[in-house]
Amino acid sequence: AEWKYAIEEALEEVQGVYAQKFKEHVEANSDHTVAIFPFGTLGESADTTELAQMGAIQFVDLSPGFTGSLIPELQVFLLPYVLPEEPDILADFYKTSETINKELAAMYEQQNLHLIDMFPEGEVVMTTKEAVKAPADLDGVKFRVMTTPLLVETYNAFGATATPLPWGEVFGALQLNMIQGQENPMFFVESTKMYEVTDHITFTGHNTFTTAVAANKAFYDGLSEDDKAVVSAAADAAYEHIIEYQKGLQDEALAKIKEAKPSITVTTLTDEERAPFREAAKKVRDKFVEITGDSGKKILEGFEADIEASTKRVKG
Ligand code: 6CS
Repeated sequence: AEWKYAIEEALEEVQGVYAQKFKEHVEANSDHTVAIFPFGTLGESADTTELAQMGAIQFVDLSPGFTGSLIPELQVFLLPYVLPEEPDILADFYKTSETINKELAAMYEQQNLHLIDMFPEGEVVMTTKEAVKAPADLDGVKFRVMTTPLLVETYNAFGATATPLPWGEVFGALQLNMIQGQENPMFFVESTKMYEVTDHITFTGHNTFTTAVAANKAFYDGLSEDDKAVVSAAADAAYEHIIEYQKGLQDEALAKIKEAKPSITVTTLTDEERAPFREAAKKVRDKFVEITGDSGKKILEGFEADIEASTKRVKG
């Protein structure tokens, strides 16, 4: 059969590279074919998520920055300064975490989605029209965030005026000065030309972009054991590939940006400069627990314990 798979990005962006590897593996090892629908062909993330929930498509790449509106506990990925920064630890964490692969997976099931993989897409940086060194610099800045409530809390706590928007509206809103900032991993800042409509890049170290791949639950449950094994092996191959693929990607993307726009400023906040953002992050953490209650509190505890276990495993 033909399996339809929608992503939130273009084919040559990180989600697309993962999806292409997945497709290659499925097609080499079964009679199935995979048709990838890049961003823009089937709507925004909320639209493709719905299509996957109702089974109109079989696979979807859906990021917690959007899906957190549907499953509040997923907003744990958006908490500032909770995920580790080291790519090796992240790579281990997403693959081994029981909080992700058992507990959060069960929450996707309740939404008619079967979780296939979660993976990191790189460190998130702020790109803004004015330089950012401190929360005061975000005062009066309408800052675009993905549409989950916790991101609004985060950027308001950081001193900005958080403005949730679907992805398709971001470039135009920056161009028209309706917003003055946004956050995304470097590869995406480069590929989507965010640097054309913002002038300053700031490394705050507050988060890594997380995404997820899921299948329609009824479709997945109805697969033969052989097909389930094909899906699982394809996901393993794609995961390994996407981790390797991203090594050096941030630096390459930044070099391209500097070449395309020599006037761009790039600032890495020092520990001292990060301190007020870390302080604000505490409020966001309290807000997460307030929004998600005991269920979210348990997820957060498990999440942090799994991060610690991955850190020990990788660092020895
Ligand atoms: O900021 C966003 O909305 C988008 N960012 C990335 C890295 N992937 C897809 C998402 O829609």
